[in-house]
Amino acid sequence: MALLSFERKYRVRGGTLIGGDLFDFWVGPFYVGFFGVMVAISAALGTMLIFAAAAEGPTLNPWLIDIKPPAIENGLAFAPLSEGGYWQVITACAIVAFSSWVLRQAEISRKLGMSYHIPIAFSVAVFAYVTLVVIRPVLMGAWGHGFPYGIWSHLDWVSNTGYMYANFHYNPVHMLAIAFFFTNCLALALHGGLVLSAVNPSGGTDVKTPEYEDTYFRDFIGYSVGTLGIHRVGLALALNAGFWSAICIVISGPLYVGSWPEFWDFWRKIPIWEGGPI
Ligand code: 07D
Ligand code: 07D
Ligand code: U10
Repeated sequence: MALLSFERKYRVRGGTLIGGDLFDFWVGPFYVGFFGVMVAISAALGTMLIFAAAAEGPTLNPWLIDIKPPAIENGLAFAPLSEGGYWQVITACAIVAFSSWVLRQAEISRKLGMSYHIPIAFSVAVFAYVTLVVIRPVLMGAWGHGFPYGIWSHLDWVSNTGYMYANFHYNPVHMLAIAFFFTNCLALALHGGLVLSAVNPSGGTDVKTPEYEDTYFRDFIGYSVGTLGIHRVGLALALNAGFWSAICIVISGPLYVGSWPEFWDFWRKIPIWEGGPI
């Protein structure tokens, strides 16, 4: 069915989570809904507050804008706007916008009679963000532990925070998250490569069926996870990458202080080889 005739059939009212018929309409290609309005308001407000904070100086250069959280000494209190208050309100707007985006995805899934895989997936990204700017700062007792909003300054935060634990690469959960990110990339390259080689083969040859795709991997590595299975693998890899990222940073500070390389000292102290050559 062509996309336009499908849209005519599907673009009907109903299935909203909240708001009934009130915002149950489309603007151009975009579905609006109650949560679309929430996104529009909170994202617009958050963006305007970024500009308002940036307008206080010292620069409006988009690369150099740096909206800092309150100082650590401020603890978990509200701060004056120019001393981290902007960061606090922008964070609140971002959380409302991202959560509404999840719920808008869920509403679209409902309207189409589909499952909720996409909103579940995006909520893992939102969880990672909330971990960085709410959960970890609250556990550590100060909003000042959140990351600053700036293209370069947030990189400084990642680097500085990493070095506070001597060498962040020795964080075992960071290792796990990185292994998931790398595997995710490998899986997407294999999947994109396999599908294109089957359905877009070189000139003059026939498009191949899924049996060919299965057979390719049986010949190659002795096993095929299957054409549905690879999408499950992909989603699981991606969600684990984001989830373990959140865990690796939330344990750094609230659960583990000091240097991550020293964490591995337990290995030397295991009784069976303690005092041995290792
Ligand atoms: C391609 C989908 C499109 C999204 C894009 C991002 C903004 C920000 C804001 C001027 C894959 C749009 C950007 C709306 C403008 C202002 C105030 C997604 C795609 C194109 N980072 N990060 C980037 C964010 C964190 C890190 C780039 C956001 C953590 C490192 C972009 C968040 C840590 C590097 C960006 C966030 C961290 C980057 C490209 C939120 C650990 C880079 C992003 C809300 C996760 C890279 C200069 C991209 C870079 C980069 C945005 C959080 C680390 C500016 C919105 C604190 C090490 N980050 N980031 O392609 O080039 O994402 O930086 O949590 O090297 Mg970051
Ligand atoms: C938080 C983004 C959420 C985004 C949302 C959407 C908009 C709208 C609009 C486009 C989580 C935003 C949308 C704004 C845009 C339009 C229209 C994603 C988030 C909700 N590290 N490290 C990670 C690697 C080192 C350090 C994660 C690699 C050093 C710290 C990942 C290397 C030191 C933290 C990772 C490496 C260090 C991390 C990031 C290599 C520094 C974190 C991915 C090869 C000296 C962060 C939750 C992520 C984390 C994190 C990878 C090196 C420090 C696993 C590959 C050794 C302090 N690092 N790292 O989390 O866990 O995405 O955050 O060297 O805080 Mg690391
Ligand atoms: C996949 C797939 C698959 C496909 C696919 C895809 C995965 C097998 C069938 C999809 C994949 C791709 C297309 C590949 C490329 C994608 C990426 C690389 C991912 C990254 C994507 C991007 C970088 C693009 C991001 C773009 C976005 C998010 C669009 C931006 C949109 C907006 C800003 C509008 C958002 C809409 C909202 C908020 C709701 C509706 C609102 C409006 C239309 C605005 C107007 C608002 C109203 C009418 C409401 C009233 C508002 C008010 C009152 C507020 C006013 C307040 C003020 C203060 C002003 O597997 O199959 O193929 O294709």
